Amino acid sequence: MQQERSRGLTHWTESCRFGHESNEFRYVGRLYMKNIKLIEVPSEIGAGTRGASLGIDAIKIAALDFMSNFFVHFPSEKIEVENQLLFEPIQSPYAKRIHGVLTMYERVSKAVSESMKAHFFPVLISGDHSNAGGTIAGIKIAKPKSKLGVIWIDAHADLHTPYTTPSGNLHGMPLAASIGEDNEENKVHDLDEKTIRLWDQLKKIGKINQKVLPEDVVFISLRDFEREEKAIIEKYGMKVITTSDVRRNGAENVCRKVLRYLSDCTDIYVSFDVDSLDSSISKGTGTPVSNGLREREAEDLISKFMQNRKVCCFEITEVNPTLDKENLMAEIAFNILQRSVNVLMMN
Ligand SMILES: [Mn+2]
Repeated sequence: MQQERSRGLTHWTESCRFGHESNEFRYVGRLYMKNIKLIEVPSEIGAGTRGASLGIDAIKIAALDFMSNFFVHFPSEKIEVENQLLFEPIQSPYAKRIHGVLTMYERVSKAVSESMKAHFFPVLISGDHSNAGGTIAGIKIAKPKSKLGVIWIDAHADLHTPYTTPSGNLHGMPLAASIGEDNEENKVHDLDEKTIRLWDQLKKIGKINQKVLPEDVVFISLRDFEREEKAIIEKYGMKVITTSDVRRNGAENVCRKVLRYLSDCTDIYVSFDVDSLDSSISKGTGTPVSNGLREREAEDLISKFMQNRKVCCFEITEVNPTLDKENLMAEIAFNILQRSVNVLMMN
C-alpha cells in the first residue's frame, strides 16, 4: 500500500506539471498548435495472449488516477473491432484471424488517412501491434507521394510472414506486410490458397504494394527475433539501434542519429510497442523481454522524436492490464503518451 501510494504521488506530481503546461498551451493552441486526434483501436485479434483490447481502458484509468484531463482534451474516434472472432475456430493456423485483421487494416487505414487529410495529427492507442500495418497504410493513402520513414520501438522485429511465423499471430507481421515481404527464401510452412490470397490483400491494402522501403525502417531496442527475421534485416541492411546504444549515447544523440539516417524521408511514423521497455517494468504486455529500455529512456527518446516536424503519426500499443499488477504498464504508457502529445503541441 505504501509503495502504491508513493508511486501514485510521484506520477501525480508529473501529471500536474504537464497538466499545467497543457493549460498554458491550450490558449495559444487553439490558434497555432497541431490538431491532435486520438484514434482508439481496441483490437487484439493479432495477439497470441488475451487482454490487449483492454489496454486503452487501462490507460484511461491511469489518466483518471493521475487526475489528468487528457482524454477530454482531444477529439477521439473509436474504431469498431472484430474481437468476437476470438471465440471462433482458427481457419489459417499460420495467419490466425487474418480475415479479421484485414478488416481492421481497412478501418484503421481509413480513419488515419481521413484524419490526416483533415489536417489532424493521428495519435493511435491500439490493442495489439498488427493494427500498425493499417496505420502505415493510412499514412500512405493520405500522402501517396511521401517517402515514409518508420521508427519501430519494439523488442521484436515484427518481420514474420505467414510463410515463416512460429506462432501464426499477425502482430508479429505488420512490418513485413508494410515492406511487401513474403520471405519465401526462408519459408517454413506451406500455405493454403485462401491464406495466400488474404496475405496478398493485406500487403496491398490501399492499393499500394510497398508502403515503406526496408532501408527506411529504424528498429530501436530490438532484441528478440528469429532467424527468418534476421535474414530480412541482413538482406536489406536494416538499421538497428540497441538498448545499450540508447543507454550509452543518450536520447538526444540517438534521436539526431536516427533523423539523420532518415533524412531522405518526407514523413516519419513512430510506433511504440511497450514491450520495448524492460521486462522488469513491462509485465503488463503479452511478450515481455529483458534488456529493454527504462521508462525515462523511452520517454526522453519519444519526446525528442515528437519535436521533429516530419513526424506525422504516433502509435502506442500492446498494453495488457490482465497480465499486470496495479496497472503499472498503463501508467507508464500514459505518462509517455501525455508527454509526447505535450511536446507535439509545442512544436
Ligand atoms: Mn510489436
